[in-house]
Amino acid sequence: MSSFNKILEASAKHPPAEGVKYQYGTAGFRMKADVLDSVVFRCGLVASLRSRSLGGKTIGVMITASHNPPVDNGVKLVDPTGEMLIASWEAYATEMANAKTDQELVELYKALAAKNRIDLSTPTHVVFARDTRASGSRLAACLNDALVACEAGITDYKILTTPQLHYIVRCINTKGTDEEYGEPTEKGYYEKLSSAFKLAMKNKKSSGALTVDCANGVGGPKLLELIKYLPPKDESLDIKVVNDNVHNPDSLNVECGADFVKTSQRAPPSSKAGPIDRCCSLDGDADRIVYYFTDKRGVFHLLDGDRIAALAAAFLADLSRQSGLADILKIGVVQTAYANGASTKYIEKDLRLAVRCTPTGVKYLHHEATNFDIGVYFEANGHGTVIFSDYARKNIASHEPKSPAQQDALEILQALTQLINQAVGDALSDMLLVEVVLAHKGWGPEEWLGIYNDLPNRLVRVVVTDRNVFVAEDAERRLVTPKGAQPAIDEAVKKVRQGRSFARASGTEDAVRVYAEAETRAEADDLANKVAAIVK
Ligand code: NG1
Ligand code: ZN
Repeated sequence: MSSFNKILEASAKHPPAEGVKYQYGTAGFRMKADVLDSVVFRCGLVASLRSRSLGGKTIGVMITASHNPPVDNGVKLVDPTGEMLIASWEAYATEMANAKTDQELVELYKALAAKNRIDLSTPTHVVFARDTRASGSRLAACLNDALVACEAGITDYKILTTPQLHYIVRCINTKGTDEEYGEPTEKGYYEKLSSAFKLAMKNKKSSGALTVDCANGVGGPKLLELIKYLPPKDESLDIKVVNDNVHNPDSLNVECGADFVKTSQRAPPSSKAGPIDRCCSLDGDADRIVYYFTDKRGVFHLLDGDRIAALAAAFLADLSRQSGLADILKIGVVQTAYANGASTKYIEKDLRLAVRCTPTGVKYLHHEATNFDIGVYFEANGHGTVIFSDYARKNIASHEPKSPAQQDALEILQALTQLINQAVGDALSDMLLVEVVLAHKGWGPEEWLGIYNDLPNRLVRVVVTDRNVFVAEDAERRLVTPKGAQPAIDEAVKKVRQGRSFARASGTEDAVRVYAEAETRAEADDLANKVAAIVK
């Protein structure tokens, strides 16, 4: 049977749901799991084409819906560097997902191959994994059917965190090159992180335990595994794992996890942490993390992605100075418009580092961060990482320290280039990074909170008739259309102290999001309501 006929036959077993329009969004396809079979199947075809278009490089497919409810699922593709799929191919994935018939699908498959001059006999390799959702194994089987039909090389990594799959894709594609990233196995991931963590800690011991809420998702079992590779808790870092129940998939992200904590601005109700206890929460696929604590008066404090970026940037700037590399390494921070204005001010004025703003979506932040030698990027919601340019990596690796103090700082910097996931934001790697910084500074969460005072802010979700009329510019900080909206927002902003506000169409939900910040809580709330009324 020809490979086209095999695809036709296999596709017939995975018909699309009727009347559903699919779109590859900021985080891939994401919706109710029961309408995703055909989409995941078709993503298999796209992944094999993408792999063949790059001469057989390995492509990843991750089945997850991150912080969404348990009934949802999703699928996203990973490019050979371990970064997210490039935008032009997102459009191909959307076209394939929306093909009405099996025949139309095969015609599209042929057309894409022709358009991109893909030789369909090129060997191909697709690796995939899933989070702990109940629908994951069914969807993985749909994906496998597609890969078999188009004669792809397949490796099923079963259950992994999203960043672990990105790590593996990067390892496979760099194996045997100068850029070799690590062993392409789950064990290789733990070994790389744990040995870098040991080197970066330099025998420092963290003060008090860290409680990690794993959102009852894949981060739980994976963190427990990672702990086995870390130094004994009484010598280094004591991690208490909570909300790691993956046997009841219905509990995933429910009243716990990074998104719950960030959105509701409180600890998971199940939390047993005491005053000043350092806590953090991962999201459902462990690519996002936020820290928090409750002070002695019982007031909850969030240490979000902006704080992680500020802490990491400050530490990296110190290390590059102390190691004698400050003159040659350009360090910068990339944020979105959702970053609290106080964090931007702290990074620019106190740390004297460059800050850039990009549209929402980590692929934009990641891309912008590549313009620095050390690019720190985080979304306020806790998704981000630090990337080192080739130039930075080479200089950090080969620099000759001129004193024991320089040597000390250099060794920590060298370890951080190994500890921090270079492919994508990674909650487990980010957590170890934060722990290294806090241990070296001798800080608890209060000192970290004290680096700046957040401006009171409010995020409002506004349901509109058609979000597509909301076209933004200037890294989504200003609306071009509807006409008249931006001048009205400017007027409202002028009336409050330290006011800043913007409205933009969500890339993941059918709504417009309004963000406002100001000197006081009352002014921030009032500004958010006024701007929401303008866009409604
Ligand atoms: P949208 O729905 O486009 O605002 C949300 C988050 C992003 C990002 C994406 C992908 C906010 C305000 N927006 O995007 O930061 O994480 O989801 O998951 O948190
Ligand atoms: Zn996630």
